[in-house]
Amino acid sequence: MDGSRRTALITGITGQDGGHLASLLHEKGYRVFGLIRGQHNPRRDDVERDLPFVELLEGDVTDPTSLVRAVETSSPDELYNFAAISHVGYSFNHPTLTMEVTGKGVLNVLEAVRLSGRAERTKIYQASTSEMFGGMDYSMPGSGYNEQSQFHPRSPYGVAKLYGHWIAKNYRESYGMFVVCGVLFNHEGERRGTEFVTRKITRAVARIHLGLQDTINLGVLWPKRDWGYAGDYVRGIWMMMQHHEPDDFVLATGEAHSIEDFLATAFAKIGVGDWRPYVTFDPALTRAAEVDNLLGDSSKAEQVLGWRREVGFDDLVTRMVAHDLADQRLRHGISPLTPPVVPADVTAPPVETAPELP
Ligand code: F7E
Repeated sequence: MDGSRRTALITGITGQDGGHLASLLHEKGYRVFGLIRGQHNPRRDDVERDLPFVELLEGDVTDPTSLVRAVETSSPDELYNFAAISHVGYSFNHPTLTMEVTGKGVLNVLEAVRLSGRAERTKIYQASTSEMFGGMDYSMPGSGYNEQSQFHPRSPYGVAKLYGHWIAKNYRESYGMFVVCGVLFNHEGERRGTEFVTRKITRAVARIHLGLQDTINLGVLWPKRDWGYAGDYVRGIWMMMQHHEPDDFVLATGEAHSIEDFLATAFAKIGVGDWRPYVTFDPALTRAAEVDNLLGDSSKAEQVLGWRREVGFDDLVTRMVAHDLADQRLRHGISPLTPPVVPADVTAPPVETAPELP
């Protein structure tokens, strides 16, 4: 093996960011290890299929011994801590577990590196989040939240992440460890889980278009989010880790859109102007406390790191809808030449004149 080849360990390898980052690091020539939880993890097959170059190590951020073992086995130059219970709604129903994984798990990762004697050799990335700001209108600066803004988390998830953020900074200050905190606003894409609102919508839009479902159940539609593309953000994460000193950086697009905007944009991609007939309200999908408005200001990352996001809101929605259309067609054996079901008045090319599929 090339002695100069860098090694990375990613916790949360089965998630959206773990997948994007593993691919990026592999392209850059890293040896990539991924921490995977539990016996017979059903997502192991997905990782082995989609990221065959990743060397999987069994472990859990709630199990310090497994972390020490993973760090000692992989001897990482860079450790990216993405492991978390990341669904805000779920965290209201499972607050204790959320604190154990999303909060205390960060401490376990930091300690594993320190106790393995790698405090000076392993750089650590902690996945902090815009949910720490809480989106209370009175507290959001006009240009959006930045690294100086006050925190006011509104969910067990946000509170647990804030603990993780501060313990990470504490290890940076106390032990001089290279610990970076990336405060990332919502980032979406083709690999996003279908439990998050953007992917839930784009998947439903594709399925409605193809006649596989009639409507989509959603919670409240007014909240605004600063939605960017996960691929852009993972590139920013890597840039933070290459900076000469560890610091905190916000990554955001500087544009906020409501869920209604997202619906309108996604339905427009299949030629539907009025999305309302396709959306039903489900009170079970509302949260005990809502984050109304999140807008981020990533000027620091742009100036200090030279980071720029490349994918804008409309492109993001286009990518996600196109991906879900192709994915649903493949899963259900629907030819791209089959006329869509919704909107009913779309004139599709006559199937008999179209070329045969291979
Ligand atoms: O909700 C509303 C919901 O779950 C967005 C995570 O990655 O980003 C994410 O957290 C909004 C909320 O993302 C449904 O009430 C309506 O206002 O897609 P979400 P999130 O809560 O913003 C941050 C930065 C993270 O760090 C998190 O880990 O959409 N909403 N109806 C719905 N949300 C969901 N999930 N499902 C619905 O049916």
